[in-house]
Amino acid sequence: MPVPAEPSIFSRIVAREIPANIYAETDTLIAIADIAPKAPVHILIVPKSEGYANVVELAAGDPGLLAEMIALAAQLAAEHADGDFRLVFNTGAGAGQTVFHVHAHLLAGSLEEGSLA
Ligand code: D5M
Repeated sequence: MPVPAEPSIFSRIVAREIPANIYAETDTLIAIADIAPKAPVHILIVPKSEGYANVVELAAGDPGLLAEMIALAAQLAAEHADGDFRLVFNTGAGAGQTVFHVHAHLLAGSLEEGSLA
C-alpha cells in the first residue's frame, strides 16, 4: 500500500516530534487528547502505523487492529468517564475528516444530543 510522502501529524506525535497529552500507548496504538475537545472526554485513538487513511481501509486490511481500537476505547471510557461512549470515524473530507491517518474520536462524559466530533 502507498506510504504518504509526509508523516501525518499523528505520526509526528508517535515519534515525539510534537507534544501531545498521551492517555495510553500500546505496541500498535496511541491515544491522545484531541486538541479541540467536543466533549468532556475527547480522546483520539490512532494506529501507530500510517498505512490506512480511514476506517473503511482499516476494516478491510486489518480488522484485528480495528478491534483493538474499540477495546481501547472501552477501556479509556471506563477509566475517564462512566464507561458509556460514542466512537466517531470521520471518513472523507466531505464528512469533516482533516487528518487522513485513520483515527477514532472517543467521546464520553455527559454527552449531549448532537455532540459529534
Ligand atoms: O479529526 C482530526 C482531529 O485531530 C481534530 O479533532 C483535531 C485533532 N488534532 C489535530 N492536530 C492535533 C494535535 N497536534 N494534537 C491533538 N489533536 C490534534 P478529523 O476526524 O480528521 O477531522
